[in-house]
Amino acid sequence: MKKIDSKLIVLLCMLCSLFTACDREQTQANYQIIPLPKSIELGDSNGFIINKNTKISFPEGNQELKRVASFLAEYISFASDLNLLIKEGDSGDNTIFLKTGYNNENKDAYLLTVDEKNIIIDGSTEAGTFYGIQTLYKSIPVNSENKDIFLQNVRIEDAPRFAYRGMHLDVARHYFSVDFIKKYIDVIALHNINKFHLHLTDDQGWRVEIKKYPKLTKIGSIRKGTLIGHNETDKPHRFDDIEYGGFYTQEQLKEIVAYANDRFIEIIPEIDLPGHMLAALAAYPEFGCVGEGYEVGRRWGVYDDVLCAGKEETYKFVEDVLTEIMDIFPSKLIHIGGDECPKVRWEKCPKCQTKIKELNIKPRKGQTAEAQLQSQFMARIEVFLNNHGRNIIGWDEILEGGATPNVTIMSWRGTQGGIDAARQHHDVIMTPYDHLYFDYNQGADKSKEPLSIGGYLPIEKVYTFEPVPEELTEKEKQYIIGVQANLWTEYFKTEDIVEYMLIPRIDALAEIQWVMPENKEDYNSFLERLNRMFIYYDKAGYNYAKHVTEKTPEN
Ligand code: TNX
Repeated sequence: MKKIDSKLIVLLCMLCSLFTACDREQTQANYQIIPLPKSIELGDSNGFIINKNTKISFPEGNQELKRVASFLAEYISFASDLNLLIKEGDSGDNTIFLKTGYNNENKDAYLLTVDEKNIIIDGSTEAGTFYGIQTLYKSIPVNSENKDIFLQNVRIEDAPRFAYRGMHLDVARHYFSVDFIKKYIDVIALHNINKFHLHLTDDQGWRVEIKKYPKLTKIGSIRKGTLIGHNETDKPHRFDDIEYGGFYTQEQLKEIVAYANDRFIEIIPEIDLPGHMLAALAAYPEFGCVGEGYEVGRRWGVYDDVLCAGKEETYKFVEDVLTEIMDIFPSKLIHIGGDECPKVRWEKCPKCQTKIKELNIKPRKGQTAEAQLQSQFMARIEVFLNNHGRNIIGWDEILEGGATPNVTIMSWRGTQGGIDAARQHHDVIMTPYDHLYFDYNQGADKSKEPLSIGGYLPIEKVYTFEPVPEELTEKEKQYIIGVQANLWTEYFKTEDIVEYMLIPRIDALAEIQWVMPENKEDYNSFLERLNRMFIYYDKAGYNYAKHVTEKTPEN
């Protein structure tokens, strides 16, 4: 009896190990992902199995695709227990091939084909291949531990709708760590976003080291306290009196630029001027009209104190700052703000008034002399940047005093600024507050949301936004080059809350940036795909607003 028992056990063990060695359980890939690819043609029911012997291959000498291959391997090991080998050059069957031979004029396009022998991800450039691997890994169920992965034969052709797919973060009102910025970049990369707009300076804090002006960070990065509760103009402000500060060294910012670049993301830095400059004035009062009495802002909202447009020293200061900014950030586009710049100081400042005379500026219909002075200010900075091979972006206010032809306009006060700008043949990035301001609440029940600026922007409203206005002609529509959502952080003290405000609205953003209108699905189909992203977010440990898709009476 004993003998039989042990024989039986040995036999069972052999069977067991045989079973696990060649016939592991399988999960099945699902190509219905976010953002939805342009065309998904399923083949017959056969397919490719990713198992422990599958390799990832990149073309000889292509370091960028080598990196992309490592991202793919990293993801597969995050989703499963498979650690795939990366090989340079051809490596036969059972391989995921990364290539850049796809003939498509869109530089972000790719073709992904799956058959029994191989998976081929062929980009029109390395960026295209990168978006192809994103599609592959979002198709793989994230909970694939101890399983092989079956991918049905398919041909996926894909390319994005917009060349500029942006996400913004305000690191001025609150400071966030370098590690968090990298995490934020990971999330935006996952959504095929390729521009990261970093709002580096504002009234309440200057967060970028400028070597020529050390007081910008020594003094300008620190405020003596922060407003408690909401910014209400009719009630006295209360402050917490806790010193608040933080800034990034140039080395840290270069590290962030490289991290983003590895993920095919370009950082667009913003130095907001001539308004929103109180922190700089606290450090260097000589660049303001009054010249003294400035303090880094403790409350939110708009301040009357702005850079003095009458002093030559101010222009020199701005140019010096931008020279260092250009050294850190290689992007062609530099954002120089231009929003919310009150003119009360300029109206009374003898130097600004002299400048207006010198420039022979006369008030004209709908444009005060001071509004035109701001245009001249911006135009002068633009010439400086153009001479260094860069172009500028400005908020839509800069159209008011007349904007120079090469300026890209960010339309935030609704879409009208963007419409006007497109009609004047400016490139436009649509970022209207009512559809794309992620500092607004996601759920209708305020008591369940973190303290925010207010407003209500449910994910469905983001999803239904159409960035190209109907009233434009076909030619004018071409000027809408991109879409971006903005995350202002007046009310968000912690990284956790920022993450929560970002996810999952970023999924709806990715759809409107990437998917052609003719391929856009209804909201419920989007929600089905979103539910699969939630599984990813859970595994990655992100703090996100899951309840926004629940069908409760309040939303
Ligand atoms: C407007 S958008 C601003 C920001 C605020 C934001 C709050 C823009 C150009 N200016 O300074 O943080 O509203 O939603």
